[in-house]
Amino acid sequence: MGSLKAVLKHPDDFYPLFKLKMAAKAAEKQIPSEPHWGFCYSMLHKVSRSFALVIQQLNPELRDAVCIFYLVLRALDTVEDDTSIAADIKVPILVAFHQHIYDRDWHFACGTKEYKVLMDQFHHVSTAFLELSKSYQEAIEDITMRMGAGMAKFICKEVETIDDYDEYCHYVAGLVGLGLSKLFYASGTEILFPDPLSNSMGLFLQKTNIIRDYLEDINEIPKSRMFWPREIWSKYVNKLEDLKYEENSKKAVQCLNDMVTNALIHIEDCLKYMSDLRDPAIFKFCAIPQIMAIGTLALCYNNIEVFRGVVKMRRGLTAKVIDRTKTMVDVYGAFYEFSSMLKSKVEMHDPNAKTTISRIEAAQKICRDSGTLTNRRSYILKSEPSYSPALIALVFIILAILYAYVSANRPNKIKLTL
Ligand code: D61
Ligand code: MG
Repeated sequence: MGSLKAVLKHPDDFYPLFKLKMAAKAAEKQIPSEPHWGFCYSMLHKVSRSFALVIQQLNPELRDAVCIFYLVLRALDTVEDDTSIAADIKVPILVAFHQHIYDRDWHFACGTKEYKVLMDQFHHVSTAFLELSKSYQEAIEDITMRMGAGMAKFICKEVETIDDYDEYCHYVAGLVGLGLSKLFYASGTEILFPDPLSNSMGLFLQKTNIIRDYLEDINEIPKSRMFWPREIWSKYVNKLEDLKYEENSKKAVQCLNDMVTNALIHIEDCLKYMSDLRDPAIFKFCAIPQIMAIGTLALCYNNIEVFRGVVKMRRGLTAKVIDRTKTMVDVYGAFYEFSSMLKSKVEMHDPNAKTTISRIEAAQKICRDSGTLTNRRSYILKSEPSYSPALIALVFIILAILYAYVSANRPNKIKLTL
């Protein structure tokens, strides 16, 4: 239930956390009985905490396609991310991966923990994939081929320019956006979104991850993972890993703020994409990760802790975002609020302050012009305590148990006074 301390500090996290717990429990009960689909859905919950629940609430036909799409690309990414595999072994597998998904006997041992289980029992994913309708299979194979080829290109190529950075993020996340738009269209519920908008949905999420995971990636064993473009970090330090050293903290934070400012470029496209979605389940599936991303960017901006450990939104806040995101009103409200939080952290002596402010104001103007900004419940500000009766009851139960425990252990003279 998230650390008890966090809940006591943010009591209105309790109910959303409780609901999230119940939803996760319910999802576990819905695991299909057929062995291959059972494997796929239980693996989905193990390898992706953030996407599993939002995928689970999609309508069944699309849910199966998105689940397999996720597991196929996660397996491909497990090969890419395993820095212990030599390039001459890795590249051919990445390039041919789109053919392997049709071959139930193919498998390649790599990765760790649950990722290794996914690789060792990949035949379950192939079996389920082959049960999907042709239009879904074609979309998944096409994206897997293009992502594998893109990942292979960057195995031996460094991310030097900002164009390289956008190109790499296109291959590993923009293409996921393009693929999802194809699956939404194939399911007959959405129009076919223009590629640039679908691409931005992926770039905003991937760039947020690359910024947040700087330390984890640079400390990767046996070889560092480096995705921050030289064109940006070379303005602040001589080597990317120098950002993590205490003596460079001022330059490191300026470089971090530059990276966050670059990610803000994609907000306009993402708001446009989400505002054109029609299906409520697909909307939640697309909107929740986007709100998590702007919240994470606001948390990371001007925050030296990014170079000390992984900065993450607290589970209570995540639970609130999942619980409250239903319509575009919630998206405009959340983007306005988290970008205001980011704006309040901008110091005018920061080299990119002007650009940061102008990009935030552009995003806030879109939210304001939607005419939907009302004094909705805030994610950050202490809103009027909406203590649900359940919460009050629970607090009473805890107090009663405490009291009973204390009175039980007090030497019997007290008993008399009661
Ligand atoms: C709407 C809704 C969800 C969207 C979207 C639009 C557009 C793009 C994405 C989701 C993808 C966002 C990726 C952000 C997280 N980054 C990663 O997972 C990196 O791996 C990228 C390559 C594999 C992509 C796997 C994936 C992820 C989310 C999906 C999906 C497939 C299929 C359907 C729905 C969501 C990152 O991996 C981190 C890790 O290994 O845990 C990396 O290696 O860089
Ligand atoms: Mg990867």
